[in-house]
Parts: sequence; C-alpha cells; structure tokens
Amino acid sequence: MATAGDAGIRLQILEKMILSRRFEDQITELAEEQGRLPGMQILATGQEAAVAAVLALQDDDVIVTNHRSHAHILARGADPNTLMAEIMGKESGVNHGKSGTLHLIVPEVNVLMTSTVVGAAPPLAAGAAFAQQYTESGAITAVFFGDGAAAEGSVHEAMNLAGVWKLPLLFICENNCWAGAQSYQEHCSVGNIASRAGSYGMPGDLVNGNDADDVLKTARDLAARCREGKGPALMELATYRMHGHGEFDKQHYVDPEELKEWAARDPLTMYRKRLTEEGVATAEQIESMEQEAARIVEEAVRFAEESPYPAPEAVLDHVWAEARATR
Ligand SMILES: Cc1ncc(C[n+]2csc(CCOP(=O)(O)OP(=O)(O)O)c2C)c(N)n1
Repeated sequence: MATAGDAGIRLQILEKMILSRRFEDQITELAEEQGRLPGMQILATGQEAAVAAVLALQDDDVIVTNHRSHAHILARGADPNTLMAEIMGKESGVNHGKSGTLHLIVPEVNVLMTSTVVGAAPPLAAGAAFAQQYTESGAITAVFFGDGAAAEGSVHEAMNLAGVWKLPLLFICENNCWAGAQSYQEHCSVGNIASRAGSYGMPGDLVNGNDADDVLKTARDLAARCREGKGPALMELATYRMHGHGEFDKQHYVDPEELKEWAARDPLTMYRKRLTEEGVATAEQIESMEQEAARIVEEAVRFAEESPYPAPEAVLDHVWAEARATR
C-alpha cells in the first residue's frame, strides 16, 4: 500500500485525476451543444484511477492505448491545448486535426498509438516492447485495453508472443463492465480476465480499479518485473464506465441501481477523501488543484476554438509516414 514517502506521487495522481475529470466534463458539455465538437467522443469518466498506472511508469516507457484514452494521455503530460484542438479537429491539434479523439498519437510523451480498432493496440505494443528488448533500452511498454478487447484473438496472440519472447510488456485491462452495449458477463467466459495470464506464462493481478493506491502499487511491482527482464505481466483494473459507450449513448440498457452503486465508489471522490483524511493534501490544496484544472481546460477550449481547421488541400498531409532511407 502507499507509504509516507509516496506523498509526492499521490498528489500528482490526484492532480491528474482532477484534470482528466474536468477535461472530460468539458467534452460532455461541448458534445451536448450541437456543432461545437465534431465526431464521436468516448470518455473515461469513472476510470480515472488508471492515471496511477501511467504515473508508475518512467518517462522513456512507451504507452499504447485504446479509444478511452484522454486520462492516460493527460497523465503522461501531453499539452491539454493541442489535445483539445485535436479532439475538435483543428490544424493546431497533436495530429493536425486528422485523428480526432479516437486515434491520437503523441510521440513527444511516448504515446505510440491510440486506436478504436478493438484489440489493435496489444500486437503493436508487442512490437514496441520487442524493439525495447532488442535495443536493450531498459524501457518498457504498457498497453491499455478494455474487457471487450480481451476477447479478441489479436490480444491473445500478443500475450502468447510476449510470454514466449519474455517481452517487457505490461498488459493493463480496464474492465469497465461493458463493451459497447454488451455486459462483461455476456461476452466473457471467466470471472476475471487476470486469471488468463497463467495460460501465457505471466503473472496476472486483479486490482480495485477505482482505488488509485491499489493501481499504483500493482503497476509499480509489475512494471519493475518487466524491466528486470522477467517477461510480461497482466493487470486487470476492476472499474466502471460512468458514461455511455460514446456521448450519444444514454445507457438505456443499464440498470440505474448499478450506476448508483458505482457512483458511490467514484475513484476521484474516494481519493480526495483519503488524501485529506491522511493529511497528504489539505482541502485548500485540493481546491487549488480544481481551480487550476478549470483554468487549464478553459484555456484549452479557447485555444482550440480560435485555431483554424486544416485546409482542404492538406487532407493527405501527415496521414502517411514519410519514407526514410535506411541505408
Ligand atoms: C475490431 C473492432 N470490432 C468492433 C468495433 C466496434 N467497437 C468499438 S468500441 C467497442 C467496444 C469495446 O469494448 P472494450 O474493449 O471493453 O472497451 P471499452 O469501450 O469498454 O473501454 C466496439 C465493439 C471496433 N471498433 N473494432
């Protein structure tokens, strides 16, 4: 569990959780105002404790993630202005307005890929981890994916190969109980996904995915193991998706009691309370984090709204990698 020496990182986790919630609440507001936000928005509201897994990593580690990625990317330290501009499809966005929210790439902070192609991230992450192993870089890769993705063949292939080659790859399954409109029980044959790890020769830990301290501890332990050359590991965060699949989805298929139960275990409320009770953060400190997050998000929206859309003639720019001569 967290120790007295962890105060600094726990404050950073809380700060990033607050920023992520504010950022996504803003997206929810914009999505409801017709015309201010193009395309589909998929949010990680309720899953913010995953931020602790990102902060357990080193700066040179790589992350690969799926369509529910804003919290991961903000925790990694990406610029909220260019992230919001990308989500709004603007030229000043991290990918020049070409990716939108679903396929973000932020190489400056080692976010190799975000993809909504379900199950696409783990095989690519295995490639990144292989490169790290081959070049003896000492870095590792962490890949985030959902419980729905855990049922895809590509994820099992990536786990098998990572196990065989002992890749420095940390698999992080955010089991938020839903895949689109399908519940976990409807698409998964086992009680928990972590138990599958043994089939691929790696450890698998199931953690309370709404408890940032549990997430931090397990991510630190498993990342250290990957870094020591002991091969991959899997952690499953038992959490819940508080919004629909996208902002268009009003969750008519979800039992309101279930939503209420999970709302009572809101990771942000719990962490704020715990850090205050333990004397790690004062109420004033938390209030100032909230104000700072509101200021950052307001500035990001202003920056994005004032930025132009990409010119029509630039439609093919930045879409393909430039060919590089290798010899
Ligand atoms: C290969 C593929 N199949 C189906 C879809 C449609 N789809 C998009 S997200 C999603 C659900 C994914 O669920 P999960 O992996 O649990 O992630 P979550 O959205 O719950 O975070 C589906 C079926 C897709 N994008 N790609």
